[in-house]
Amino acid sequence: MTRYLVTSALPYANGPIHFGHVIGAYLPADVYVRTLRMQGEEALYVCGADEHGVAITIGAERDGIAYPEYVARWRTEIKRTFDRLGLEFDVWSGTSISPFHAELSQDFFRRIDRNGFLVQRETEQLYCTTDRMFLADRYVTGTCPSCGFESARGDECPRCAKWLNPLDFADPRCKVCGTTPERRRTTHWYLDLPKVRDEFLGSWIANHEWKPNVGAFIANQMKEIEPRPITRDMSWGVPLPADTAGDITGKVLYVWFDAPIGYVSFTREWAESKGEPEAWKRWWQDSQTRLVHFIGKDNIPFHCVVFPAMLHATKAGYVLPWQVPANEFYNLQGRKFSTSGGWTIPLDEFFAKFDAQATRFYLLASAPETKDSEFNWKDFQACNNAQLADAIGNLVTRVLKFVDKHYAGHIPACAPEHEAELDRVLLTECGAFGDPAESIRAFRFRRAAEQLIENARVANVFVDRSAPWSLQKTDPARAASVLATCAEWIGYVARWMAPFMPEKAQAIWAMLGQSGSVTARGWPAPPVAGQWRLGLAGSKLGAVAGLFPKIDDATVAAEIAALEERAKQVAAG
Ligand code: B3M
Ligand code: ZN
Repeated sequence: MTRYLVTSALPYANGPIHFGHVIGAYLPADVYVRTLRMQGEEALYVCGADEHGVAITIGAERDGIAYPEYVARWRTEIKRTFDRLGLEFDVWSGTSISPFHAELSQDFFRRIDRNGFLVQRETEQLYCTTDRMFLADRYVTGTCPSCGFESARGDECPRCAKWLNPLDFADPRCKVCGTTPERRRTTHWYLDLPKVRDEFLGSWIANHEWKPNVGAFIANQMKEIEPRPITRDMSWGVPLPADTAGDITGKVLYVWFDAPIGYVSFTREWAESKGEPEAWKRWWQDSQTRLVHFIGKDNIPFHCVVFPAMLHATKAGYVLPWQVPANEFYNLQGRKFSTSGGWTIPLDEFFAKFDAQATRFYLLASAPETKDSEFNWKDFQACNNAQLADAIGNLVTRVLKFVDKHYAGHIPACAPEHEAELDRVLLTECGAFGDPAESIRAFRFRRAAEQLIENARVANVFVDRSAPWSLQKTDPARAASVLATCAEWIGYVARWMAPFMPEKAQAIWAMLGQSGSVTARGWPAPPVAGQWRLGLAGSKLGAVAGLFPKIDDATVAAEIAALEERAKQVAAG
């Protein structure tokens, strides 16, 4: 049977996570996995921190902390944010602590070397005479030769996402001391991407079905592909295998070589923890696996070109990505999220005031799926108030409070003589409803969020049309049937909601008097007249409480003002 191996980009352990990261690579993956599982699919969700490379060493040096301590701190901090948002990984680890990671990365290197896909080259590299070191990647900054962005990094441009060679910068500077570096000779190992392209990658990429924004990007990249250096002159990272031919002193594997291997090493760690050390092979070396990488668009080249090339070049039977649902960028209130520039939302404060589950929903509803989008405070408020509080929260509380009061806290039964007619009204006359899972499986999370609300609105229309409150006085038997029907529909809403807002869905399930977990009940088949009811009649309701407190205008205005103030203060130094 097909199984789904789902990964989210390994966040660098060098700073806090913001909502742009969350909706780019993590939350959609969590929702995808939850949905698959409710549909009875086998899925594994793997993540952990990316702990090597220059992004780490520069940060630790700036803070004056040892590298292991620095990454441990951010690994924990990032995980805390994920926990708050209810992201549930099967394994969460880190590339500097995972027990198999160094060994497995070296195994990749050896195999790729043995299979003839590595070349050694002596090259020039920038060297800082003040700091007495070769300047790998982000230790160099300068103007992007491709788009002109002034603070491009040595390895890639954060604006245009082009791969860069710091030797092409007209104005290279050392990131540590700001001086102009000189050129010196050094030896590095290169992944022979043109060779992999000609042997396999070119046709694989051309025949693969990609999201349109992903396909266009990599088709371009294929044309100008060159060998990529996969080693660096630095001390923090995975050392080259000791038996490598050539001088390997002072060199480690490039972080983008070892990081994606983390997906595999963490899966091994997971397998080991389950007491089935070989189980990782079922996930990574079996054609029944569908490998899905959730990433932001800046990670496309590495996940669609380099990592597949590495996996192929090992000739060890690894599966290749099946889908790479890469997202575009997510901004905040019209500008890029910037932790250092103060244009961000401090999450501790945020979660003290706002509901994490409602936030999950809003992020998904505004996800940058096909174009850049943003977190906008007024939209967040509108989404919470009009969609969650009105369409879902109000439906649940008004129906269940009424049931509580008039039926001694028990869900009434639908009389057989009313069932066919009420089903017809609900399922055909109260508006369109759809299956959010279909959209989720197509990686259309915005559409899935809309469908959830549309589905809840069907019940609101039904309640308004059948007016059980007044019916209660004139035709109590029919009123009971209407309320029974509403309660059944709310049971569906709870299940449709579960991947988006698992805690709220569970709360509704408990209000409906159902024991056990709503997710265990499974994903609902599309409701069909005469067959869709779960049989909730007779259940004793749990305590009925409000689900989504409204957010008022003053609160939103204060948040916007605070954001602007924070940015102003940072700018003023
Ligand atoms: N840490 C880049 C990033 O956080 C990188 C992803 C690694 S995935 C193997 O954008
Ligand atoms: Zn320097």
